[in-house]
Amino acid sequence: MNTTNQNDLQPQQGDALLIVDVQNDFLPGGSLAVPHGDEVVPALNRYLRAFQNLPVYATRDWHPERHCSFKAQGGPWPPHCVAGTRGAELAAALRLPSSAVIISKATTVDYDAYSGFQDTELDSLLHSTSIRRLFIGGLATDYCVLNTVRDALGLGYKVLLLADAMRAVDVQPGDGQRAEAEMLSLGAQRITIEGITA
Ligand code: VGL
Ligand code: ZN
Repeated sequence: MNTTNQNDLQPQQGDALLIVDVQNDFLPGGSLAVPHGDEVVPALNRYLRAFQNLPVYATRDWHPERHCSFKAQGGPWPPHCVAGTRGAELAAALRLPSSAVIISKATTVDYDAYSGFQDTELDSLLHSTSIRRLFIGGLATDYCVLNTVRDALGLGYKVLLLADAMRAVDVQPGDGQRAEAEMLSLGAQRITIEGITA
């Protein structure tokens, strides 16, 4: 007998939706565009509908100018998500509720942070509201989603990975696939929207 039924996947009390870095600079036309990154927006809007009366968190990469991750400073990336710029804004088409909690990360010059839990209030906010399960999607699968999911699992959250609402940078072909395989091997469960609306 199958011990998981569809009901377990229905968003419920104790769940939160965690949307990772859906910012203009990671969308087509942005300074660090993730291929097909814009496709996560309508997909996440479907999950947002399923979370209408449940908590929603959105992380954002929020770098100072001359951040250490930028090429001119010796880092791997073009300048992106500089705090206060249009490129750092969350995608306007994402239908976030006004109650959504925005978590800024990687906000200091000398440190980078791919995980939404790194040097933020995220864990304490989730803990203080008795959230135990996270539905996680966004950008990019092989960087900030991967590191956020690793930390979430390490902190003891159950993680449902929104396979239809994330996209990879794929600096090396297959990076996104490998990241997904790692997240599943660490204990995340892969779902798509059909799993919760069927
Ligand atoms: C990210 C590269 C650099 C991400 C952030 O959000 O995945 N990737 N900074
Ligand atoms: Zn960054």
